[in-house]
Amino acid sequence: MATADLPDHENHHNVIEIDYNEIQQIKIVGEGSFGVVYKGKWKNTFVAVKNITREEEKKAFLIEVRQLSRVDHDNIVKLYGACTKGLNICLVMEYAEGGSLFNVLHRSNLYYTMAHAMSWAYQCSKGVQYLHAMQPKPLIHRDLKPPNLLLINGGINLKICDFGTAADKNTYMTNNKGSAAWMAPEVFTSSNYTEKCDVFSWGIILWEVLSRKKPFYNQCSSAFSIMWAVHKGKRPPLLRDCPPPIENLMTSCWDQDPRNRPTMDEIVCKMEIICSLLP
Ligand code: ACK
Repeated sequence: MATADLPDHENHHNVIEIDYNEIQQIKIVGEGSFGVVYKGKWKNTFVAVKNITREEEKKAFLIEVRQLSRVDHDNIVKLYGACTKGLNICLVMEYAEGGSLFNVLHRSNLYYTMAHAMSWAYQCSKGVQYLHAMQPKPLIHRDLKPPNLLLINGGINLKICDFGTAADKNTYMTNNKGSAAWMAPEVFTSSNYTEKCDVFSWGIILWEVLSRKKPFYNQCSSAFSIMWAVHKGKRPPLLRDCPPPIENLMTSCWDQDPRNRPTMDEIVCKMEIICSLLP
């Protein structure tokens, strides 16, 4: 099978070139950090197709193809291939029929238990643990948030998507990658942040799945005011009836100083203990 036409220095891991004409378009499902995502069918399999709509989006597209081609984990969306040679530039990935966790949390009345919420947070931590353990350098996602967490198997399994802003550690870190409500303070104030920015975002996600509230919603009127408040130390309110081990883990992830936040390995370990004790 042909490989995709991507810059050599990008070190892609043989991304399969897909013929755009072989994809049957079914419906548009939404917009990602770049491009339009639609549901399609390719070789008798449902796929999600992310099309770039403007030339300026090509850089994020190449980053996403490069990063997704390097990863292989149950909690990360799978890349099937890409269309890079024709007029339609797109990446083709597995289709997650459950849509995003954001929709389940905030746009549906679906009932779920604390065990479900903890399982989503746990699966997210497993995916990020894998990214942070990548060699030769950790891969930092930089935009972890419920709209980028997809659900499959009736909402049971979770997969991280949207790698358009992911970066290897120690590449020059551009400020302001990510989305304000989940963004660690050092991301908008410095250029040498580490994988601990994903730990911060994960702590906010844990709060969000347990509270079913949008972080900083109704408290800050703009992305800038959220960043300012977080920079000044503001965090989402503590939850009533939250078991202390969960609260401690959550607040440690929010520490202003990234060095005081746990590593993803420590989070996975603590989540396994906490989840084993849940009713
Ligand atoms: O919440 P959603 O329905 O799930 O809307 C967003 C939108 O596209 C922008 O990200 C959906 N989406 C993204 N990737 C996939 C995928 N692989 N499978 C199914 N839906 C996807 C996401």
